[in-house]
Parts: sequence; C-alpha cells; structure tokens
Amino acid sequence: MNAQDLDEWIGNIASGDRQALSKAITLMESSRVSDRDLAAQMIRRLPPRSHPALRIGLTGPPGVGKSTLVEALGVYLTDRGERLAVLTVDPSSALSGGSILGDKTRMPELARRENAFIRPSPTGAYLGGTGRQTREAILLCEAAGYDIVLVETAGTGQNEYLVSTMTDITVLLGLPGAGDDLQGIKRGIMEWADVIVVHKADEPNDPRVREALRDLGAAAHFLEARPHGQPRRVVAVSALRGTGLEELWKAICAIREVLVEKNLLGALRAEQLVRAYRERLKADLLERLLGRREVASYLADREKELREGKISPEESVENTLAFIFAANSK
Ligand SMILES: Nc1nc2c(ncn2[C@@H]2O[C@H](COP(=O)(O)OP(=O)(O)OP(=O)(O)O)[C@@H](O)[C@H]2O)c(=O)[nH]1
Ligand SMILES: [Mg+2]
Repeated sequence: MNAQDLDEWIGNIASGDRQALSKAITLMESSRVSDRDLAAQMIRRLPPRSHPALRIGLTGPPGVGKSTLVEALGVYLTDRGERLAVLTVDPSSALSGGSILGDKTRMPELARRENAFIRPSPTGAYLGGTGRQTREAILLCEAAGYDIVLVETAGTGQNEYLVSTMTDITVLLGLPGAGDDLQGIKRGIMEWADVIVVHKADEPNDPRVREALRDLGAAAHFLEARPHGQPRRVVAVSALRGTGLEELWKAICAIREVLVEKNLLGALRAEQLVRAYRERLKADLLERLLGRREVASYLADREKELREGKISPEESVENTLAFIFAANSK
C-alpha cells in the first residue's frame, strides 16, 4: 500500500466510515511484520486532534457486569449527544477463534446507536503485556472523532492494572457481599482506580450495598492520593435498573475537569508513553537476548549447574550478566 492509499484510508476513518475504522483496528492487532510496518505508518500519519477525547478504562472481576454497564452508560451518554467508542476484550471470541459477535450482542441497544462504535477483540490480541494494540485502537477511535473512548478489560491477571496505564480515568467494579478481600476487589488494584463502583446495587437500601459503600469508601480513604489529587469516589450502580448512572458520570466528569483545569492530561499521557516505551524495551530486549543461540545455550548450562546444586542463583545471575555484557562489548 502506498502513502496515498494510506491517507485515503485515514481520510475514510476521519469521515466516520466504521468499516475503515474496524479494518484499521484489525491491522493494529496483527503481529505480521508487514502489517506492523503499515500499522506504524498509519499511526504516524493520523491527524492531530483539536481537543482530546476522554479515555476511560473499565475493569473488575469476571461477571461483575462490565459489559452490561457499558451498554447502560453508553446509552445514557449517546442520548446526551456524546460520540462513544467502546473497545472490549471478548473472552468468548478467543475460544471460538476470533468470532466477533460476543460482546456486541451483550450491548444490543448501544450497537444500534448511530453515534456509538463497539469493537470486541479476542483476548489473544491483547496478550503480550504491553497493551500496544489497545493503545493504538484508542488513537484510531480518536482519529475517527469519538469524544469518549471506553475500554472494557476482563479483570484477570495484569489487565486491570494495564488498562489504567493507557486511559485517563479508571473505573473499577466490585460486587456487594462478594466476601473475600473487598467486595471481590483486590486491594492492590484499588490504587489504580479513580472511581469505584459497587455494582448490581439493584436495591439501594440493601444492607449489603450500604456496607460495601462504607467498606470501600474507608479502604479508598487510606490509599495514597491519585496524581490529580481528587479523592476516589465510591458509587452504587445498577446497570440492570439503570440507577446510579448519573452519579457515576458526574464522578468521572469531576476528575476530567480537574485533569483539564490543572493541565494534567498532557503530563499524564506523556508519562504513560514513557512507561510503555520502557516496558516494551525491557520485553523486546529480553526476547532478543534469549533468542540468541549462544545465550540460550549459556543459560541452559547455568540451569543445569543450578539443578545439580553446584552454584547459587545469585552467582548464576552475576555470571550470566558478565557473559552477556562481555559478548556485547566486543
Ligand atoms: N442483578 C444485576 N445483574 C446484573 C447487573 N449488571 C449485569 N448483571 C448480570 O451479570 C451477568 C454478567 O454481566 P456482564 O455484563 O456480562 O459481566 P462482565 O463483567 O462484562 O463479564 P466478563 O466480560 O465476562 O468479565 C449477566 O447475567 C448480567 O445480566 C445489575 O446491575 N444487576
Ligand atoms: Mg464483559
């Protein structure tokens, strides 16, 4: 594809052609070398935005109701005239080898909206730990003119943390009365959250809902402040009943206002890029080193020594580093 074709493709995305946007996201998800080249070119050529979109990450344990909440909040927002893009990792599509139905059918109302775009991606596309595909998909949705980009990630492994490294605001969902830990939320993850939702609060006066609000509020209080300085808000929501959506949206907007007013958005996103660079570098460096035959065989020998009890892990690391750096300073 030549530069002219690429610019035409980008033009189609910018003018609201969903198929062009979908195809571009598929390109970002590909790991083929030739696709990667084209993807990188495309990202470089995307036109700058006059005002930034709002990037929201939504995370929480499986089954907590993330997709249902995206649908309810999405309908609420599109009714207010917002243009919304949803990126969602669809675990079922990984099993079926990339079928694209899954989460779209869980958002039937939103999927019909003119000013909403929903993109489910197979889990596999997001593995690899750096979240590159998600970051690039966000940029594409922004180039397509969406005001809000919502990313839903399954709350397993490091995804919960990862989503907070590429969005402006992280919303974390927990369930009332979920028992262990805090309503099903891992304490460490709360640190990354800006807004905490007690979800499936179908009956606001349910004592379990009140207890969850109290517990999570107290736990949030003892955490270190977020960089924007706003306290973490805890809100009760029922996507099923459509209650608490306004309060949730207000909590998100309050943080957005502070980010914009204090001019923090640029710095936040810049730090995210630096972090992405460092993590990518670490991963690639390791992969390249371990991919070298002489390094792999040196490592195999050290592991053999370790198994035979001939050397300590620490000494092995020292020797291995000396070997790698000696080999590379020649
Ligand atoms: N009672 C109640 N049930 C809800 C609510 N929201 C979602 N559910 C139900 O919870 C179940 C899981 O909902 P999903 O939206 O698929 O949950 P999820 O967090 O996206 O799940 P994964 O993407 O698989 O991690 C479904 O049966 C929903 O109908 C709610 O507000 N109240
Ligand atoms: Mg879901």
